[in-house]
Amino acid sequence: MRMKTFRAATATAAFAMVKAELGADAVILSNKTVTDNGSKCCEIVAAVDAMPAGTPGAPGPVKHTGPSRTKEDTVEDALRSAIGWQREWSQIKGQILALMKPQMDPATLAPKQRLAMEYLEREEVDAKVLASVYCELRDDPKRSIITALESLVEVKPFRSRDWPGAIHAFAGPGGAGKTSSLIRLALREKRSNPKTRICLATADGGRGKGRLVLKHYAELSGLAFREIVTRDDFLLLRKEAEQFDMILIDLPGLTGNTTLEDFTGLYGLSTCGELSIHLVLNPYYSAAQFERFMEKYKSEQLASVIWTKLDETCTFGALVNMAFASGLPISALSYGAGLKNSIAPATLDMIWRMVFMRKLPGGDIQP
Ligand SMILES: Nc1nc2c(ncn2[C@@H]2O[C@H](COP(=O)(O)OP(=O)(O)OP(=O)(O)O)[C@@H](O)[C@H]2O)c(=O)[nH]1
Ligand SMILES: [Mg+2]
Repeated sequence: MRMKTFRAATATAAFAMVKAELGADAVILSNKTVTDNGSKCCEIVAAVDAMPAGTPGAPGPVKHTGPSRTKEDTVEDALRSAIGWQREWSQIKGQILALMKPQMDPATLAPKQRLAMEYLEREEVDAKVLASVYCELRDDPKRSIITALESLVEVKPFRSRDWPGAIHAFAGPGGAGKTSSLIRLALREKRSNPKTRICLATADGGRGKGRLVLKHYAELSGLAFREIVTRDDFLLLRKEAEQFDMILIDLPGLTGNTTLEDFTGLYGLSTCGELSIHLVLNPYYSAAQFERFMEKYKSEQLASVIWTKLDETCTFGALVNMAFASGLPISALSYGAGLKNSIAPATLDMIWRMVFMRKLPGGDIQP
């Protein structure tokens, strides 16, 4: 067994070092906050049974490994292991859609239903969702498309009364709008319920800007502020959770292969029953990226999707596609770069107005 100690400013950075040096199979033996040169940092002790594949001198898996391994070998390996599931998935998808297609005859729908289906297609609602909606409409010419969609899309508006659990974390890809949404929702809650005791916390120590912005708004608005550098800090925050009605935690964009579950495990968030994680996304990522995000951010604690940058979006099908694929409710909609009047707790009305009329929650119409 090979054992090594890693130190970094944040647990994520230390974990990245572990993965880079010991590989994905490394076992974390300890994870604690220590003081190095007067500043707090995270110390992880990790171990692996043998040296991981890809590290110099490592034995590695069967073929194309060892020091003579080339970039082409790596690409070939990746393709070889991807082919199985890719083929299987495209076969299944192809079969389902092939079965559906002859039956998806627009002529069988009432004119209003047909028009609404065309709207959905224009908004890039994907074929699986269209097939499901079609099945619901086919048997009832009077059935409205909105009723059919409402069996697929759920909302749970981000307001304290709709979310009794007190601790919320905001996760998502880099630059998606996590910090902005968190601040906007906190300020909104404070405005509508001035007595709400809100704590803003950041686990995004690696990037100075988000942390400082959060601290600034907390000070400006009389909200508590905490920093989570390691799991000990989160433990401390949980201990004082009773002092607050709402704790909002800003998470960093997760780089490389680090998944949300890696992160929540590392910081001790995964064992917190009162935690809801909100996935912050922009509607204009590609379909492949959405699939990847579903993998990277899958978690039992994932509780909603917050859509941001709606004002920079031209088609809104992603909201429906993601609801269909993930089963997660939509909790908030962000539609402007400024802090004021740019986020709203989601309602179904707002979503249908965007999908069918390209009308943003603030009233602007998207071209
Ligand atoms: N137009 C527009 N801009 C937005 C919206 N939400 C956030 N932004 C902008 O997007 C940029 C990134 O927002 P952040 O909140 O810093 O994103 P983040 O996910 O916290 O980013 P990292 O912490 O770096 O991963 C900022 O310039 C925000 O002003 C929105 O709804 N519309
Ligand atoms: Mg941020």
